[in-house]
Amino acid sequence: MSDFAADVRRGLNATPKFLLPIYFYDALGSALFDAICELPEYYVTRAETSILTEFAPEMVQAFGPPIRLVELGSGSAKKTRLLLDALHGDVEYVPVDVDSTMLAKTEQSLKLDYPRLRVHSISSDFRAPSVALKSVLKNDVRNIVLFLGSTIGNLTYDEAVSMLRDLPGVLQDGDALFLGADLRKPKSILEPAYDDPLGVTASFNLNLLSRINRELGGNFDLAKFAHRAFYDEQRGRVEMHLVSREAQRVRIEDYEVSFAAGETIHTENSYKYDDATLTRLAAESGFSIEQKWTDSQGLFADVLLRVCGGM
Ligand code: AVJ
Repeated sequence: MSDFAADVRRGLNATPKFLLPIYFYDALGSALFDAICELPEYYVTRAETSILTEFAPEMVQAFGPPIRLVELGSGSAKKTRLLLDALHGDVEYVPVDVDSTMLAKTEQSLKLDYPRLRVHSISSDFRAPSVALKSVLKNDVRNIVLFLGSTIGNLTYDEAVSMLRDLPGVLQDGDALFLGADLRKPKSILEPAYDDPLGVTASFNLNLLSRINRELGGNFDLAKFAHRAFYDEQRGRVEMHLVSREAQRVRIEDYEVSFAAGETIHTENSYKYDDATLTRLAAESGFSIEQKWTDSQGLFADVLLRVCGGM
């Protein structure tokens, strides 16, 4: 059984039901995510892009040469280009992504635009980054591990600590982690960012059910599920759910799942950080914050983390 099949079976048989956000990113899901990034309400990508645009030269200076950029969850690598520009494309780039279609497209277009760039794509999830990265993090050059775009936000605080903690063991002296985190802000900004009037985020969320239909022979009727997103201020996270509009049974492969009217599948958490939590996350993961950059509106932060005790 594929990981996808096994994780779907486990999630839909759990109480409450859940699906893992890594499975949003099939070819259509990645395209829908890129569309989300164009939405006026989804400030996340624009905020980080403005930080990178303004500070890329300073960031690259702080990384220190010579380097290999290793990117967890590279996607279309649009924002990474801002760092590559500041490095004049003369660097080794190792994108790691769960979507192999996206990975191939990204590699091809980067090679066209940056002739001197050496690209080595890795098609993998990065729940245990040391496993995906062991063979690439050689100590011939300085490695900078990029984890941009608030991808870390999909993990609970404890999950984030255990994922990041996995890194210092495979990093060498001088290596660093460059992390992008979305910051806490009012509900009135957060909720429309995850529930846009055009319905792109709803489509992104519902695509998870279409993907189950396509790849696992499910028979979800998408019209019978609704997108819901809300900010839980206490936990500092946006939750996304798919709500069953009525009592129903759905078949997937050889099993059936029943839904009560109003029952939800929890499909994503998107954690929002503040300074104190970010500092604690770094420390508990074996890092310290060397430098921090934010946008003029204080929406988003990019931080450079060094292994504690390292240089
Ligand atoms: C890719 C995890 C950063 O949480 O903002 C966007 C995914 N979900 N809209 C986020 C997402 C709904 C996004 N990350």
